[in-house]
Amino acid sequence: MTKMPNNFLWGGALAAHQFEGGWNQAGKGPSVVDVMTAGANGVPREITETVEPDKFHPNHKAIDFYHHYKDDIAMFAEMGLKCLRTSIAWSRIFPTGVEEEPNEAGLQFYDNVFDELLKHGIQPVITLSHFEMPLHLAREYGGFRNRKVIDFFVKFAEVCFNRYKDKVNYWLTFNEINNKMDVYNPIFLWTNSGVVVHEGENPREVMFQAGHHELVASALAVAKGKAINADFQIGAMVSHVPIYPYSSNPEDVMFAEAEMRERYFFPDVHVRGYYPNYVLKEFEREGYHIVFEDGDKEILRNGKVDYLGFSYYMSTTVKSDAQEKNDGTVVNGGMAKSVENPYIQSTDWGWAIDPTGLRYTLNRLYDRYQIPLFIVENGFGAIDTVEADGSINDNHRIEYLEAHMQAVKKAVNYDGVDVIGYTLWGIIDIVSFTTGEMKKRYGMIYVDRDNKGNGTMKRSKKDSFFWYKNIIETNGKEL
Ligand code: BGP
Repeated sequence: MTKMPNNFLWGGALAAHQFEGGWNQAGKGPSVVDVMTAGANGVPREITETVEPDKFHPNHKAIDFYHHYKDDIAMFAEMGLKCLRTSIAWSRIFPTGVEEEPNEAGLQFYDNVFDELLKHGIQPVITLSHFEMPLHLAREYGGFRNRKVIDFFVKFAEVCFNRYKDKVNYWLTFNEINNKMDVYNPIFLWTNSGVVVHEGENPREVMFQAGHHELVASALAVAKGKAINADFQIGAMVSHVPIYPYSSNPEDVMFAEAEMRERYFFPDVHVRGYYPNYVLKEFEREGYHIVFEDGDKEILRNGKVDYLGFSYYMSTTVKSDAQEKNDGTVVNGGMAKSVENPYIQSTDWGWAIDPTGLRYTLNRLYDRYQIPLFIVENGFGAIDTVEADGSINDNHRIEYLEAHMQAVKKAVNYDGVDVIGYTLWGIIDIVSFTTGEMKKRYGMIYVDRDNKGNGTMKRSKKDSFFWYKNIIETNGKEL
């Protein structure tokens, strides 16, 4: 039976704001996500003006990793993780984003976490910006719509690269930089870029301008990082949802292809170092005025990423003559003209379960870019039940993961795709990003905490904990 390649990075993935808690500890400033309330039963999360004490902001305490990190990391080690992907909360290091000097207590916290991981042989894989921009930059500068924010980000990146150069080798610049292409859902532009679209503005034009600044910021950070440690592997991170045509009708095929460009635009620039023609044509056609500065082309060319990280949860299917959904309603990934795929089941949150779509994605991305790929998010969000004896039987999660990991194995061992690793999203239960709830759980470790923030915070192992431990120990031989 075949295994995965030696050194394959089996791991778990998290984001600071969704699990750390300690939102105002040791000098940390509020971030864009700290002013978001929890949604409930389909009601979207609200972005409040500032932190409002009478409202529940679920990320403030999250699962309080801030005070449990030693015990949590010991559990990750017991599972055998080779790496842990997490982020450095930007506002822990620069509380408002504009300080001259970084916050030493914030830096020290990550030293403690990384040392603890390394002590257990777990390699940190670090995202620099996972929806954690200091609130001040969003409120006072308009986030990445303002070019000045590039400098603040690059300074933050440089501080992190210098401080952790001997502890971290794999970096990612912006988490899911492309999810803001869904401009009708305001939480994406807000969390990705610190941007609010005003009355009378064209949201897509605003999105492209902010996106341009982020692409420049990412490229500058890559170049800085490489100058600090030439061995760093610095990647981009995109959300990838493959889009299938509903039928063999050439109109459906062409429509699906055009929608795929919504997924490809950001990685095209990150990997190739220049803008693709289809976007330049759109700017011309739609009359978008996107400000590029002299030198931007060169910056993008000199800041190409080493690898492409991506999240994969689902596929979507489109039909060229379906009724357009551009009102913020999420149907299978929020794509315009999405329809049900008759061959695919969905999760309780309507996310299509499609393991073959992951193999398809790996092949398409590798054919397009020819650089190593890293699956930095994949997982199954579900409601878990604690049995009377304390056990948590999450067989659905195991089935989902097994099928997806088998797809990765085929892509690697049969198709020859170069895959660095696989980090399971939400290895321990955390606050869900889109809903702000705790009931949508991904973890292999259960955390006793509910949607309102009640619970003991006790950690318990789910059945999947033991299953994944065995997969890692045998390096995927049994998949
Ligand atoms: C991605 C984000 C994560 C995350 C995950 C699952 O978009 O990078 O931060 O949480 O999706 O989404 P959710 O938590 O809404 O189920």
